[in-house]
Amino acid sequence: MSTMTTPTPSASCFLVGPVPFKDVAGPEDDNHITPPEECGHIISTLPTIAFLGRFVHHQYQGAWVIHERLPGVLSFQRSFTPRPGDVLLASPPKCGTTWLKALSFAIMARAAYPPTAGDHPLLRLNPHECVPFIDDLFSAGQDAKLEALPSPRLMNTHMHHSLLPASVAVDPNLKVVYICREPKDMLVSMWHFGNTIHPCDFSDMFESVCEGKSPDGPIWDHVLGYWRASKASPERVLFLRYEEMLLNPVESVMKLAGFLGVPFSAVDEVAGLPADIVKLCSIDTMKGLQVNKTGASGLFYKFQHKSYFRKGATGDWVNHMTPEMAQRLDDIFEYKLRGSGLSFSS
Ligand code: PAP
Repeated sequence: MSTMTTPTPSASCFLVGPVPFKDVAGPEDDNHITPPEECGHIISTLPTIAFLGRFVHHQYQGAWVIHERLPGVLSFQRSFTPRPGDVLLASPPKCGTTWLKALSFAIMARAAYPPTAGDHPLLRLNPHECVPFIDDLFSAGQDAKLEALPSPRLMNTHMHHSLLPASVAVDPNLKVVYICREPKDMLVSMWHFGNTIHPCDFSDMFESVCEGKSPDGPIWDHVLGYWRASKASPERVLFLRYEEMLLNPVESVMKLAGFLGVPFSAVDEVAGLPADIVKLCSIDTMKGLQVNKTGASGLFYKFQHKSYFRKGATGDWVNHMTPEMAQRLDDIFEYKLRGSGLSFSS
């Protein structure tokens, strides 16, 4: 971390970046979950599965969405009004969402909260408390909390690109940052995370992902939707890969800042501001914070904050899959992504 004094923010930086969601919205209101009405009829007509024999999912417009969050998708499609400056972080589950939330918040809010400040919000709040998860908010009928946020709003979703309403998918004033991850590592991460609420056999989760019947699956369609959108509108959709970010975190932070319209100045760079943000948001820093050691959050499921920070590394799949399993998943993704220009093969 830099020991120099915090440099003057770049001229292009927002005077006020996003504010921590929890500071505006208050504590999570899981006593007042009022799913939007008139969804029941639509949901009752959809194909339904019980993922791992327990978590009911519906197939809606090609995507498998967990029962609790489907009302949110419908409500979001119907009533979300983008505002200039909105930033939507999108990802399949377990692909680096928590990290991307922390980095984006730290980048965009750096004028108000320099990354080395002792009172930085990320030192007292989990990244999921700083950046709202709209799938849950809309499902709980608490989307008014989004309206209460000052601009620029920073939020996240696990929705497929095909589920985004046209107002979001083509709005020139709304930016989307997508992060994906090597599928075998994603699956391993999903299994460990899932085990914190419902222990299951790795092979059962493996089969579900291979069949495309996993949370927010099929994952290949999830990735392809945003990949194509990023190719069609690179100024609106930034496509990031977890592995590349781990390899080059400082360059990734600078790329992200540039895309978000708040690039670092030469002074910022010399002062080590991008590196300070990388350090603040690193898994080691995050893991060591009291809020992430002991806290829990989530409207429909209370997830321990510590379960969001496990290894934060690449290649852990070798400890969980046979070579045959790995080959099978690789083959499925290669087949599904063929011709797209995107590949997870090394
Ligand atoms: P979510 O979809 O439930 O929000 P998400 O944050 O996308 O989860 O994924 C969690 C993964 O990101 C974990 O990977 P692992 O299980 O393979 O270890 C977690 O460790 C990793 N992760 C979380 N924070 C960071 C970070 N600051 N740097 C790098 N990786 C991180």
